[in-house]
Amino acid sequence: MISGLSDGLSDIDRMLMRDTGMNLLTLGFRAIGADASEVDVKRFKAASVPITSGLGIIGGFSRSVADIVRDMGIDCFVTEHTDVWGFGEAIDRGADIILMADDEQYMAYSVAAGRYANNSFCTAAGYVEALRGAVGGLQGKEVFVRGAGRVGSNMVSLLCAQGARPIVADVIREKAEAVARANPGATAAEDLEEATAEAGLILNASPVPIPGDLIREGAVVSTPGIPHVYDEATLRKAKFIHDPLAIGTAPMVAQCIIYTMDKEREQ
Ligand code: 2YJ
Repeated sequence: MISGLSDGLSDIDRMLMRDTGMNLLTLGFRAIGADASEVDVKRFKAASVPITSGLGIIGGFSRSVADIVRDMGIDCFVTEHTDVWGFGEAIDRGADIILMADDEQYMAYSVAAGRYANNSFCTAAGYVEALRGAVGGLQGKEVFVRGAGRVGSNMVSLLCAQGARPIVADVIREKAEAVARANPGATAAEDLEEATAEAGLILNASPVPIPGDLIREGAVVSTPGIPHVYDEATLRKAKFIHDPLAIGTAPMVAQCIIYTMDKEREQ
């Protein structure tokens, strides 16, 4: 799934411009509440480190990450070494930002700031921003969040902060209720399928595609995660915003740049 990404990356900006009105760089910064036009991204250098632990290397993952960072106009190399040695190599070769993922965590580390951006929050932020761009603002709008895990709960908080009205549902109903309680302005749906079928704006934070017959005609679905294969009829019914890696990665890079610049201002 990831390995084909390197070849078609220039398509990401085209897809995002068409669906959200923003390119990847703009989206990444807006997702974290910053403005890319005020930042000289070209002075930063990034490294992508292959990590062998757990299930091991995913063919093309670290290369695709580097391609995404380059698509944002930032120099990025893949380290020759993996793991701890690769991290050291990234620092030795002057990387300001180091990206790496094992099976549980995908992070971007700001060397100067000693802080990292994590993929769960940034995926939530990227897809909320993509949806905002697609529909011209979220204030006062009802948005259905399907899934109340790490990404879904962050989406709900971000939506509340923007004045949207999130409705959250999860196969484990208590999880959705806990997220709604923690975020004033959010509500938990009574029924996962009913709420899906009624929704006009959907953020799918669950690890599975939404069954096509549940999606309403004209819905906008912003959907991270595993590649979501929808049939032709479903694709005709709704507008989908999805890519396997870039929308979640761009805000991580943007966040690290902001961390680095904050640190520079302190000094
Ligand atoms: O370096 C490699 O090739 C691999 N170690 C990459 C592993 C990529 N990891 C994932 O895709 C995890 N599911 C990341 C979890 C992120 C949580 N938002």
